Order: sequence, then structure tokens, then C-alpha cells
Amino acid sequence: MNQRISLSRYLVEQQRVDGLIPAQLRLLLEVVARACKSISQSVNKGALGGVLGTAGSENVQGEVQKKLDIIANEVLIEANEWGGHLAAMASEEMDSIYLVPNRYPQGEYLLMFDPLDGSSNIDVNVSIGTIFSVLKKPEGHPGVTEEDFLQPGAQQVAAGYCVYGPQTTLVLTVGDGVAMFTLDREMGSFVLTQENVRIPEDTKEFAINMSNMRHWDAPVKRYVDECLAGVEGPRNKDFNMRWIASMVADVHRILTRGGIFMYPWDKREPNKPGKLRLMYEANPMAWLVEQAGGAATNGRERILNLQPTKLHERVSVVLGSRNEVDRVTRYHLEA
Ligand code: P6P
Repeated sequence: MNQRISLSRYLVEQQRVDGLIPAQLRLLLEVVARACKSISQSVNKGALGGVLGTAGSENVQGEVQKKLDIIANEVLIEANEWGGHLAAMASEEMDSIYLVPNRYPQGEYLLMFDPLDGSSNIDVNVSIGTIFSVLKKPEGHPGVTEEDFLQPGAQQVAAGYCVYGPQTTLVLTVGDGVAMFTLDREMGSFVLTQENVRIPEDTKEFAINMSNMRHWDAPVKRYVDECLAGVEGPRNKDFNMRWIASMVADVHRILTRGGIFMYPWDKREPNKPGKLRLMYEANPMAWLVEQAGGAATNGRERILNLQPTKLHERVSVVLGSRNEVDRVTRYHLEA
């Protein structure tokens, strides 16, 4: 029987063999994985744990917070603040950055996360997930400010997500490809179930919220219309559509079997570049997708090149199978 490799062993070997993961980063990733296990336990309890429904508050995005949003956020903060690997954290659920309390040693990493993405799916038992991104704190000055977080996604040193679905699966990159770890609940550990993940360059499956069609910009409408025209249209092939309304689940499907995911700018709120957040949704997902051979743009530019200007900045997202993303990007540049 081929030996099962735990997340811990994978990280140690990546550290020892490739020198890709300094000890402090390995500790950070192990702690984040343990926090995801704890969140998975709460999610899996559902109504039995009294964790469904809303918390009666709003987050910085003006979105109603679910009880599990707050629980997941607290789990990640409490798991990561004492280890000495972090200088500060930032979360979709918190207005400003969270500095590691002075009673704990300060580390050299910055951790950003969407603690529970897709939370509109919590109460209807559809897959949700935690998305995280790791940057190095810029050197040369004491303390941490929000500006220290405002680095392009290309500066990430680790990124990943944990999808809480039929399986609980942690997906991770440190810049040497993408690996997937499935939670073995009997052992309580994440086990390597796939590495060197590759996204097919072509696909017949697109993911977008079709109810927004009348609000889309022309290039997006052109692309989707061509998909809908199928084998009789200019693409000469039929397409399938999926929209789970949980980015983690849609991206996991794309990493697993290909596809294109789009949450583009639309006319509903013209001053908003898009719905998804750059720092802790688009950047980590864009790096994972690129590390698996896919592409990720905002319709015009590579997402990982974008210079953030504020912590909770939003962005338009087109990611997945490289040839399809290139086509949508080309349509935007031609427009
Ligand atoms: P809509 C979840 O709220 C989220 O941020 C992403 O996970 C998901 O892809 C998107 O929003 C769904 O948005 O407008 O279809 O509900």
C-alpha cells in the first residue's frame, strides 16, 4: 500500500528538500490547518451545534454576519496569535488589521483570510470554505501597519483554502505547484491525496451568476453568448454551466477538472470594480490557479500584478483554464 503522507511530513520534506518553507512558515501552515480542522468540526455540527443562522451584526463589507463567520474568524485569530510566526492578521470579518498582542512574540509573516467564504450557503448545507494568503512583513521598520499588507499577490509566500464539503480538503501552494490534503477524521490529520495539480488548458464548463447578465460589460456578454450558442456557434462545442455561489467550491471544481470562473464588474454598482476581495479571495485563488497551470486576470491584467490600495479592495475576477481566460481577456482588450 502506498504510504500515506501527512501534511506535517509533506511540509517537513518541502522544507528539508526544497528549502521552500522556512521553519516559521511551516509552523504557520500547520497552525492554519489545525484551525481549519476546528472550523470543519463546527461547520459539520450545523444545527446540532447551534451555529446556524445570523449573528445579528454586519461586517466591514456591510454583509450580515453568520454565527459561523464569527466563530471561524475567532478560531483563526486564537490559533495564530501566540505562535510567534505572525506580526499581524487581516480578515474579511474585521475592519482593520489585528496586531499580535505584545504578550506574544512577533513573527515575520502577515496572514490574511476570509474565514468562511460562501457563508450564504451555510444554512442550506452547501460547501463553504476558508481562504488564506501569507505575505512577509516588509523589513526596515518596527511595528505593522495596514500599508504593510498592501503588496501585489505575486509577493505571496503561501496561499490556500480549505473546502468544507463531502470531504474536508486543504489545498495549498508555497510556489512549487499545488497539493491537496484530505482530512482523515479517524486520525484527525490531513493526508496528501493529490500533488502537482494541473488545470486542463481548455474546458467546456463556465461558472458565472447568470442572473446578472443584463448588467455585464460587452466582452463578458460576448463570451457567455458564444458558450450558450454551443456547437452551432463560433465555439463549435457545447458548454455546461455551474454556479455554486461559493468561490472555494467553484475554484475547487476548476482545480480538479478545469473550467472558467467569472465574477466580473457589472453595472449594478459601477464604482465597484467587482464583488470579490483582492487580498484574501482573488490573490490566493489566482496564485493557486497559476501554480496549477491556469490563468487569472481582472479581465485586462494579471491579478497577481495588481497593486492594492486598500485592505478590503474589491476586484473583477476571471480565472481557470488558461485558453478560456486568455479568450475573455482578449475580448476585454479588443473592446
Ligand atoms: P453571488 C460568497 O458570498 C462570494 O463571496 C463568493 O464565494 C461567491 O463566488 C460569490 O460571493 C457569490 O456571489 O452574487 O452569486 O451570491
